[in-house]
Amino acid sequence: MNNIKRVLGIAVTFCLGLMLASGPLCPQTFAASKEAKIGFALSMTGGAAAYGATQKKGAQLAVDEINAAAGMDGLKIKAVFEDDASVPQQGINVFQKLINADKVSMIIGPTLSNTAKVTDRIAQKAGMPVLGVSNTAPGITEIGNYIFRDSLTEAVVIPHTIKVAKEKFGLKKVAVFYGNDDAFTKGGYHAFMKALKDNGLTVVTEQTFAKGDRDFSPQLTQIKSKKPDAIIVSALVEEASGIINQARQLGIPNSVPIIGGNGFNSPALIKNTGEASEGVVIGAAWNITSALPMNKKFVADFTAKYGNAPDQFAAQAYTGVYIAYNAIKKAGSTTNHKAIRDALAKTKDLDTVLGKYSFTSGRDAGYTPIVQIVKDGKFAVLGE
Ligand code: 1QQ
Repeated sequence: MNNIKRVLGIAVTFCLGLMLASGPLCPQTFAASKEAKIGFALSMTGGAAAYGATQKKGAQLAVDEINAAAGMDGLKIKAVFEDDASVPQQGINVFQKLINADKVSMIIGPTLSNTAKVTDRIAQKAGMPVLGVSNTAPGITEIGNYIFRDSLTEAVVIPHTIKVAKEKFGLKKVAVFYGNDDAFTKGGYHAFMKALKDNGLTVVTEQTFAKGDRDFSPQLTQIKSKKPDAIIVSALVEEASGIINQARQLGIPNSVPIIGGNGFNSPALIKNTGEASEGVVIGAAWNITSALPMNKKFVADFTAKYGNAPDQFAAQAYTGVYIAYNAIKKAGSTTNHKAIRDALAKTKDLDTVLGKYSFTSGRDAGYTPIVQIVKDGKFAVLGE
C-alpha cells in the first residue's frame, strides 16, 4: 500500500513539474479542472444587437458540439455570456466582471471595435487573452500581445472590394458617406479612401453622419447632385439601413451600387431594406455558399438548431470558440493565461468553417476575403 502511495506521489510530483515546465506533455493536466470558462462580451442590446444575437448563437453551437464530443473525461467549456450593450462603458464593466469575478480562461469579443479599443487595454494590462470575432478596425491587435482576432480587417477586405466593384461596374467616380464618431466606421472610411486612390477612382463628394442619426436626406441630396457611379458607405447596420432606404426614396436607382464594408454583413440589413438593397455590394470574410465540408455541416446544424441560416458573424464566433478551445487544450491549463496566449499565437492550419486557420504574426486573421452582392434578398458572391 505504502509503495503504491509512494509511486502515486512521485507520479503527481512529476506531473506537476511537467505542468510547470511544459504543460501540454502532462496527461493529468486537466484532472483537477476539466472545465474551461470562456467569457463572451457580445452586444445583445443597443445598436449592434443584430450582430451580437447571431454571434451568441454561433458560439453556443460550438460550445454544445465541443461539450458533447468531450464525453466524460475530456475538457469541457463553461460559457459565460455577458451583454456589452454596444457601448464602451458597459464593455468595461463586462470585462472587469469576466476578469476579476468569473476568472475566465480567456475572453471572446467584444462585438464592436469601438468598444474593443477600450476594453482590450484592460485585458492586456491584466494579462487576459482576448479573441475578437468581429472587430475589423485598425489598431485593435496593436493594443498588445494578448489581443487576437479571427475577423478580417477592413484594411484587408476593402481594397479587394473596390478592385472587384470597379471591374464589374466600370466605376470612375464615386461619393463617400461615413460615420465620423465610431472606430469601425472611421477605420472603414480611411481604408476606402486609400483603396479608391490606389484604383484611380475620383471622389466627387465626402459626406458624414453620426451614430443614431435617422435623416440622411440632406447628405444624400448632395450626393445625388454629383451623379456618382457608386456610393461608398462606411456604417453600422442601423444607419446603413436608413441610408439605403432613403437613397432609393430620393430616386438614386439600384443601378447605382451602394458599396459597404463589414457593417453591412448582417441579414438585418436586407430585412430592413427589402428591394432597396438589391445590388448592394459588400466586402466580406465568409459566404454561406462556401463548399468546405465543415462549412456545409455548420450551415446545416445551425439552421436545424435555430430555424434560420447563419451569417458571417455566426461563422466567425463559431470558429472563435474552436480556436479558443484548441489553444486552451494545447496550453494544458485553464488558468495559465500566458500559456493560453502562447498557444493561441501558435494556432496553425486549424480546420475551421473559415478555411485552414492561422494567425498572422500580428495576431490578425489570415484568410482570403470575398465580395458579395445582394441578389433576390440574399448575399450572393460577386467575386472572389
Ligand atoms: C467592428 C465591426 C462591426 C461592423 C461588426 C461588429 O466590424 O466594429 O469592427
